[in-house]
Amino acid sequence: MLDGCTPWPPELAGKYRAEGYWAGQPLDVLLRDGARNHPAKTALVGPTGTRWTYAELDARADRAAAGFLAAGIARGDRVVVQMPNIDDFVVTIFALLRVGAPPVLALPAHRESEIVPLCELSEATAYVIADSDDTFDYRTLARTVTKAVPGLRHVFVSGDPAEFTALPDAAPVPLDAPDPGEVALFLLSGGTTGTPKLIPRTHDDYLYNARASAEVCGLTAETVYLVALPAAHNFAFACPGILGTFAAGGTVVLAPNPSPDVVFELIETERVTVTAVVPPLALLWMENAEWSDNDLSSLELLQVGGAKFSAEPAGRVRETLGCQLQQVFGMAEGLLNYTRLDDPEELIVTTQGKPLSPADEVRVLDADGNDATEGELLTRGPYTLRGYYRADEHNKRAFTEDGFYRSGDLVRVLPTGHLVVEGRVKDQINRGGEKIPAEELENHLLAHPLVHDAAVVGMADEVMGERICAFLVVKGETPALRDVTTFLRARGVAAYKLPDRVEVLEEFPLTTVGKVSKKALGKLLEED
Ligand code: J2J
Repeated sequence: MLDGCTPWPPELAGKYRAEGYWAGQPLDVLLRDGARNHPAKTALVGPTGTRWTYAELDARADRAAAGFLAAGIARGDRVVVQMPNIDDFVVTIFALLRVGAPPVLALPAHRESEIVPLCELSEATAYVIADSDDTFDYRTLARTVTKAVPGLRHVFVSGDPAEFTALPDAAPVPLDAPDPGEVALFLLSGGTTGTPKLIPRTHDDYLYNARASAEVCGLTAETVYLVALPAAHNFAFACPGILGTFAAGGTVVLAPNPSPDVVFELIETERVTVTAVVPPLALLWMENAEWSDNDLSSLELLQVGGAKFSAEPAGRVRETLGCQLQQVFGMAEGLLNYTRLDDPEELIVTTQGKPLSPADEVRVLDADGNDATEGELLTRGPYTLRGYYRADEHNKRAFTEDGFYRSGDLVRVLPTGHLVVEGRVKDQINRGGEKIPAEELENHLLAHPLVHDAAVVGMADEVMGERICAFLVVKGETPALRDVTTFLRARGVAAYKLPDRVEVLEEFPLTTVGKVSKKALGKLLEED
């Protein structure tokens, strides 16, 4: 594996191969096979009405791959990709897979404070963007990023490139197949620390992730999957998402944004059968479905995950949207838990599913480190990372000696093997499925001239699950919430990480070992 990655130990790798979890194929076979087996089938419907067959998409990916090679992108190079839900995103990813230059999947909401460290950590040689979306011109961001990261040699742009380079397109050239054990792409971790963490996913592991997910979710050639979440998110990309739909020979429809009017229209016109959302979106769709004139009857399955979906709304999905619910408790690090389509309704409504694979090993440890039915979830398996990229020190804490990943999630295991997420021990806020590493946000807050000390905690919220409260110890004057958010935006912090509330304290409550007690801070919010 690429230098800086932690491979699976040979005995486990051998087992995963021997038992067929790892197929020994490059990830792009999903598209190659589709183009060979059903070339005329629609693979991708873009947000501007483009409709590409498997053969067309395959040919476009080949041309873009040849173009990237001609532009000097080589096997092993890392390429940060930040694109909204557009057809060129899919072309770009498959092109880079074919070149063997792992894409690093950034989210459209990311800004300078996320993209610069990502480019640095991955030592990216290129950055691929779209010119703009409804709200933002990514070329302005590219200008800042290229100034800050001298190693970045290329910026490729879908749409109007301005002073940068248009997405490449060249006559196809023969390409060497990548090693299936090699890194195919990098996903971003939700994170808990001050610096971003990259998750290497290999061809073998991610191909299994997509195929097994497609199977467990019952996808077929009749499936029409709507990408409502950002396409670059693991959930929408491969669980089963875009890749799983290709594995089944179905059709992927890209929604430019997840608002009910846009999405409901697409469900009706494209006869969408499956889609995936985070809980706040599920709530919004359920509320709006009542008033909608659109015909949503094609929808068979709504996947909900990314944050806990409470049993009460979960129990109303069928009556409001007329489809089955599937709860998904997943992580970009690997392990995916799905409620099964034939599970009793009670389990679908009240649990977050059970592990996807028979080869997923799950341990639950109590606070003393003993095996228990309730406690922290640890896991290893054929599609769960063994180490973050170039993060030796952090890896010592995040993994056990025998390679189990410490998820930081608190779960309860039922006798059926289903998991109920009960909370977490990691220092992260989950704002409606979007993850905010506490330390990262605190570091940004500490840079404010009026802030002496900062601690961020999640505050319970009916719609979002949690929102962000920033506790501050100030130097003299108290900054207003507006001042704080304006300051953070000016630093290039993604909008979803902005505090929803600021509270000033004289000093922070401490734990017995002298650390800031987030528990005590949380209690202050509850008493409010
Ligand atoms: C509670 N917490 C959950 C759930 C994730 C599918 C679905 C989600 C993600 C994802 C994903 C949860 N209930 N149902 O990658 O493929 C929290 C946990 C977990 C963290 C992972 C997928 N589903 N979570 O959310 O990498 O804390 O992946 O460890 O963004 O989200 O976040 P992320």
